Amino acid sequence: MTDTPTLFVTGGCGFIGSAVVRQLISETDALVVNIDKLTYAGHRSTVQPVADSDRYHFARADVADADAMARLFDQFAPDGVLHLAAESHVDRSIDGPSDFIRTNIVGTYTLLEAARQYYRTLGGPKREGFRFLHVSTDEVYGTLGDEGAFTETTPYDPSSPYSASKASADHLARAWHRTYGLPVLVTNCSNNYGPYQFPEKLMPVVILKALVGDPIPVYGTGENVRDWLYVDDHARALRRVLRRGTVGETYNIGGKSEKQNIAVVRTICRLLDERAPRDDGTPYAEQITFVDDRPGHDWRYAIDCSKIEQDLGWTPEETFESGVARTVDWYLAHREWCERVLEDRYAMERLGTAS
Ligand code: NAD
Ligand code: TDX
Repeated sequence: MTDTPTLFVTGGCGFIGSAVVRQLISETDALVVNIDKLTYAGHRSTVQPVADSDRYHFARADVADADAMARLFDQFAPDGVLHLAAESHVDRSIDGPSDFIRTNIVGTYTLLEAARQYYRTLGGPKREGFRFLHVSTDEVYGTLGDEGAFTETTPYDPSSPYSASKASADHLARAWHRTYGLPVLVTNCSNNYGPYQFPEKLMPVVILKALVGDPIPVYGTGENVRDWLYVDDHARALRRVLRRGTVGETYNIGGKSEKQNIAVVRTICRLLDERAPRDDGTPYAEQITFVDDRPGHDWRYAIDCSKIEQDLGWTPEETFESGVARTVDWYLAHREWCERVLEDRYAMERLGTAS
């Protein structure tokens, strides 16, 4: 790939995609084409810091729209694709799986096919350099007990409609490599956190519920474990895999930061106590409320990321402590952004009870 590649980022107005777009524009000379349908989870404000760059182009399109995808490949002749567009929230997949099947499975298939037709037309260095990076999740591996960690060879065993749809997409991506020779790479990453995460995921939910004085909902016993990775570390990992990864390989990406949910919630409450104390000075932790568990709630995720560390020299830079503090500060400074993205879309009610 050249030093000035044209790169497609699908889902570039979402949480992780926008971090990728912001990095690519500010830290490289790539021309970035952000392809996003702008669902409830996609907002152009997430890329506003780089949107004026003449190397940034936005295309509002659905990855499941074959004609639109073909036109974009034709128009921009990309050197690589970072495919992040997806329905991403487990609780929503429990309430309504259909968008997850459509976008995550059919959308990935449609994009792979458009990439394959385009790749067939390429020759020389452009063909040799072309890469398709499919971005996925550790949730495809299912749940762990108290010991062990997912490796790249852990069998797939997804629990939720979301993770099952991502597992399907991963299989399609690998099949397009093995069958058609499309230069595909797959990454499976743990829970991300950081700025611009839509306030339906754990960290922003805790911050915003705390600040308005509402109960802070903790599912089940709060002892479920997730491995937390700061979003900019994930974006750097994706850039590294795209540039240096071996075609056909899978790379697990994790934060080496396993925490019980209740510990995450208590950490955020403590940070808020310092930074935005309640009027009466009592601790935010008093708002913690244990609620019915998520159906099919995976107990524990942990990632063994030694392959990407050893083969590609990537390692997470942000510690959990510094990352959470930065995240809390960001949300405190961007309450208006939260109100704007939530408006008419989500009233922060409990989702995913399958009731
Ligand atoms: P997100 O929900 O914040 O953003 C998804 C983006 O995709 C939005 O901008 C949305 O408008 C867009 N989109 C949805 N359907 C589309 C369609 N049909 N066509 C075009 N655009 C569409 O998601 P995220 O948290 O940034 O996750 C990005 C990717 O990373 C997903 O593939 C997800 O499975 C994966 N992932 C997420 C995490 C995490 O912790 N958030 C961890 C591992 C992997
Ligand atoms: O209000 C809440 N209370 C609570 O206890 C919410 C929203 C979540 N939880 C729990 C459920 C999980 O154990 O916190 C943990 C994290 O929940 P989410 O933020 O919904 O993330 P998770 O279900 O772990 O999935 C995330 O990481 C993997 C992303 O949403 C996925 O897109 C990614 O693939």
